[in-house]
Amino acid sequence: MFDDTIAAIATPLGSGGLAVIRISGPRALAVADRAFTPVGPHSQPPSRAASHTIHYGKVRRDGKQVDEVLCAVMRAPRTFTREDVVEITCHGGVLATKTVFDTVLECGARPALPGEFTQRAFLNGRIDLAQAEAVADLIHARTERALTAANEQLAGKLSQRINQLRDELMLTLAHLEAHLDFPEEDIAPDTRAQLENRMARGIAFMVELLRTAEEGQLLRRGIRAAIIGRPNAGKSSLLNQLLGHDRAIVSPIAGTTRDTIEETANVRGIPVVFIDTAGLREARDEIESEGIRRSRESLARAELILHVLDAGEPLQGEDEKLLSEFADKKRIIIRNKMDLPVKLVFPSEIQNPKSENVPLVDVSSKSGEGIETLKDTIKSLVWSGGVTAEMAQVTINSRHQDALKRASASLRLALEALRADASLEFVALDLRQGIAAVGEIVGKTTTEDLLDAVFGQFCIGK
Ligand SMILES: Nc1nc2c(ncn2[C@@H]2O[C@H](COP(=O)(O)OP(=O)(O)OP(=O)(O)O)[C@@H](O)[C@H]2O)c(=O)[nH]1
Ligand SMILES: [Mg+2]
Repeated sequence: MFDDTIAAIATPLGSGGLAVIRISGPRALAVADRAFTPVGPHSQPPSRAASHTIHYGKVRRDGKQVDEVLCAVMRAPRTFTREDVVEITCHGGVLATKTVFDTVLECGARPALPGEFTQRAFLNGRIDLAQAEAVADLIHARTERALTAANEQLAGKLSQRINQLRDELMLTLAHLEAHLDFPEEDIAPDTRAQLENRMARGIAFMVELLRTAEEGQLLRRGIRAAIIGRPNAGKSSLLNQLLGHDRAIVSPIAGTTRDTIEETANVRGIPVVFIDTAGLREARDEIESEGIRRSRESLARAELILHVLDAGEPLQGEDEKLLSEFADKKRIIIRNKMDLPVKLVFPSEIQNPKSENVPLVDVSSKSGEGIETLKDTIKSLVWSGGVTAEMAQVTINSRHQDALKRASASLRLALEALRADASLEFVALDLRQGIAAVGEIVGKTTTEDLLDAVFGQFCIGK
């Protein structure tokens, strides 16, 4: 338990109807007593209020009223942090919120660090580390699918599996250690087989879990998809169709888009950042040349290329150059303006999808025809699937991935050593390392650096 009391503005700063100031710690009730004056016969000072009740009153500073508020009192241990928690709901203006917050600080709380409330919830044993990360995922979720995944993780779906795995490995280690105590006795063949089986099962389980990493990253980070093509191919029109609103300027003048435009859309549950770029060609002036430079820069960071071609015109040298330039990238070739008489003929390697395996989609960015097919194609291209039903509700993040990779490497070493009849000391050593790495995921094994890295990504007030 901690001996200081922290406070933060838990809502985004701006002009809103309401804002919430959150206080947690052993002196939360005392701090709130000083900041808050109950009004009316049913309101109580926080220290006298029953747990999980709300009270109407005023926040005063230097004898003057600062705001009219509601004060929610939640006593330990049935709170997010397992400490005494008070939440003051005040008016949402920047100045009102800031003044109430400052008053709370003057009354004895200190400003919370990013993620400090969640960190306390973790250190006080209310949630494990994977669940704490799920809180951040939940806040940052941009699609329903990502939200569901975050909720599953918060409910402990990943933690259960990790704990099960860790328990199995601990049991195996206990077995080994029992033998270490009697080095003169040989390990019985069927015991050995049992130990080998357990480790092999552990490795297989980790491989399954690791398969969910790609989906996890997709849901958390989304992907960047750059829309490219020569001027006037219809890139901006396509962007507008994909977003469902008129974001970019469209015109028959080649070279309309000069700056890169980025906007996120939900494509079949995946957050996709679409980047509309300046048509790639020899620049005619300084502005266009800067636009093209920026386009190239964001192209380098894009995970997916949407190459737009104008179906109403024959293939041109510029198109061919781009086709070969992005041959090594994950890409979709889009034949746009399919509402016009088709004059575009592809080089044979693209016409034959078997030889090149580049998905080809026909659309009209004018009528919207083909856009749904394009969305399906984007999804199937980035969402590899291959996750078993058993792992369906699990999506690990890159920290879990790293820990699991180290854990499975250690376990493989342990298994090899056991099979090679090496000293059981060595087997146990590798196994212990593997268990420690698995434990990092749920926070059974932690270091200060690890905690800083996890909670440093949070926003203040969470
Ligand atoms: N008929 C038809 N016209 C289209 C279609 N898509 C775009 N256009 C027209 O093509 C012209 C160029 O469209 P833009 O979306 O501005 O093309 P762009 O590739 O962004 O062009 P730059 O920004 O100049 O590189 C406009 O006049 C559009 O109305 C389509 O599917 N069918
Ligand atoms: Mg454009």
